Amino acid sequence: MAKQKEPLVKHIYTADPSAHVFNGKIYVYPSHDLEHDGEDNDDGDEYQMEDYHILSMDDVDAPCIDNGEALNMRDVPWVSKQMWAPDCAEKNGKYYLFFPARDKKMQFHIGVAVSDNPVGPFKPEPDYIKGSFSIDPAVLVDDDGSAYIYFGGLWGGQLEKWQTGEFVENPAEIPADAKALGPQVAKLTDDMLQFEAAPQEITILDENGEPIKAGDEDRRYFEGPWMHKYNGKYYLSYSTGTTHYLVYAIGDSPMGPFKYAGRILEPVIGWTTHHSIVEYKGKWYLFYHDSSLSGGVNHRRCVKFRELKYDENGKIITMKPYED
Ligand code: FUB
Repeated sequence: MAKQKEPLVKHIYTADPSAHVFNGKIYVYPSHDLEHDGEDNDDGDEYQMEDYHILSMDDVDAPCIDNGEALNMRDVPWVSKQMWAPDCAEKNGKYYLFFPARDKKMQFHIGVAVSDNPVGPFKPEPDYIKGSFSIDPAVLVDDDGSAYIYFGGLWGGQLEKWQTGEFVENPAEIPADAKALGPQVAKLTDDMLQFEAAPQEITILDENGEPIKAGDEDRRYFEGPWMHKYNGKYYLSYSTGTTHYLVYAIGDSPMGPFKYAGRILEPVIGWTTHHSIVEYKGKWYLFYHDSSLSGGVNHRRCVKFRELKYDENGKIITMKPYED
């Protein structure tokens, strides 16, 4: 087990791992953190990523391969900077890389790039997905072939700025006792390149069926959504940002609502926490990152993974990142 908590790769800094099993192999789609001395602030200016490298493993015990550059921002016409946390989905033998980045007006949107190979190279669409905004796309292709994209992140991720459906540079602060902002969900078109309909906000409910409040920072949504299915239920998991937990909520529909169900991972070294959950050969794994490889520098992170277990009621057993 100790081996699984080593960084997957050490020759580059990686973060925000979206793990998938394609054709029996594990593929990890991370951000590629760069070494620089940019300002560290609440707007995320320190996360200056420019490209993606896809990682792959033949099995959980096999070496992790860096398959080289799969997409660079210089090849994406609408992007100005900050290629943040991506995800990938497969449909009908094609692979779709979804990625957030800032456009020339410094607004985050979500783009898509296509390849015949899970490790790329990926060819980007000329413009971002119409109607997309904010960061951290995660895609679920459901059992019936319908695909759903989840996204959104507070602060640097600009989710607060899109509450009206238009970009508002300085929105009013959300009061602590008001409903927290949820992540967004949209069904994707059959060709995976656009939203089928305008995105909807997801509601996350507490144990009394009331929406989680903005001031409930241990449980409210911050960024990094992930969706997986377990025993027919939809598990929405995410980061609580300021309190640094990975938590989850369970629902009966991919569109929600979801009921808060507990904590997955206690805080890691570094400010951000971002993850994915994937089943491989009958076991479940949590992929996540921390800043241990750089000795704690927030924007020089490394991707790790460990086994995740459920109890008999389908609840995820909470993990401590530095204990077995
Ligand atoms: O990697 C840049 C940003 O940091 C991601 O988009 C967030 O989820 C956080 O991990």
